[in-house]
Amino acid sequence: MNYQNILVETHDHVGLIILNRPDVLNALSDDLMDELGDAVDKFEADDSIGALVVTGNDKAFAAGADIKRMKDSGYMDVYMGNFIGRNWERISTCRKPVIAAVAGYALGGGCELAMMCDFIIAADSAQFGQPEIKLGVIPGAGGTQRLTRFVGKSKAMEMCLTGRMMNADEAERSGLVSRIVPADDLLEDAMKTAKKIAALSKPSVMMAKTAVNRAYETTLTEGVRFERTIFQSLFATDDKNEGMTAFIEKRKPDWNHR
Ligand code: DAK
Repeated sequence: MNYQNILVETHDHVGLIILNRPDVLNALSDDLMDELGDAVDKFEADDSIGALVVTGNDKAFAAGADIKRMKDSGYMDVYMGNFIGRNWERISTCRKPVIAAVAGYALGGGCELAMMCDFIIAADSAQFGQPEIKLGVIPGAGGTQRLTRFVGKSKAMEMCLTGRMMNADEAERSGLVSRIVPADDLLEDAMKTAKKIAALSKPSVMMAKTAVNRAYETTLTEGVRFERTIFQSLFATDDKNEGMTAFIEKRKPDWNHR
């Protein structure tokens, strides 16, 4: 696929996807989401890639779904065309870790896209919001659900009902983002973090991701049982033996990802 709306790079086992519609603050079009899905497919299939970073530019991660393209759509257009449902969730099903590096606006579908990633590193300029209510609609790509799980009912409700934005400080305090870094350091920091993950044993990284995600989908008892089973299964891997032997021999592990 020839990308018109994203840029894709590879750095030291990390796949970098840059949303690239700067004239419209990276508004998320169907084409962009198709390209993003394609890039995720390729990075996921590439054995040399251990983690992904998704980012935008200084002004916007993404200011939401493309309002100009949605404006003339009617119910049957979006229902029969499976608008957004068709290609929006791909990033949330990626088996490799995905970091969102967010500077500037992450609004509507942009905030939802960031929340579909495994964690968000925010620039001090980041602003998060679900302003769909001001357009006469509501979030449609998980905003009412994921935001509520991240920041709790009161803040999520206020944001979804008023469209109020949350700045980086509030987002960190509320648990929406893992860390805040100066805007100038955002990409470097996110890439460094992704490279750190990509240098680890892939099976344990993928299973850790699966286990943490399970916390959102089941009861504590079930989640702890699931974690134990996964933990025990890692004792069947070469990398568990290598990791523990390397620690005792005071050297770096040489993973074979098996
Ligand atoms: N769509 C299209 N164009 C956009 C855009 C958007 N979401 N956001 C900004 N732009 C365009 C502006 O129209 C402007 O274009 P020109 O006028 O230059 O042609 C350009 O980007 C620069 O924007 P501004 O001039 O407005 O820049 P400012 O700095 O003054 O303001 C802003 C920045 C982010 C506060 C403002 O642009 C803004 O309020 N943007 C809209 C934010 C918004 O409402 N986002 C939510 C969109 S609705 C679904 C799943 C998901 C969704 C829907 C359905 N299903 C599963 C069914 C998602 C919906 C949404 O995200």
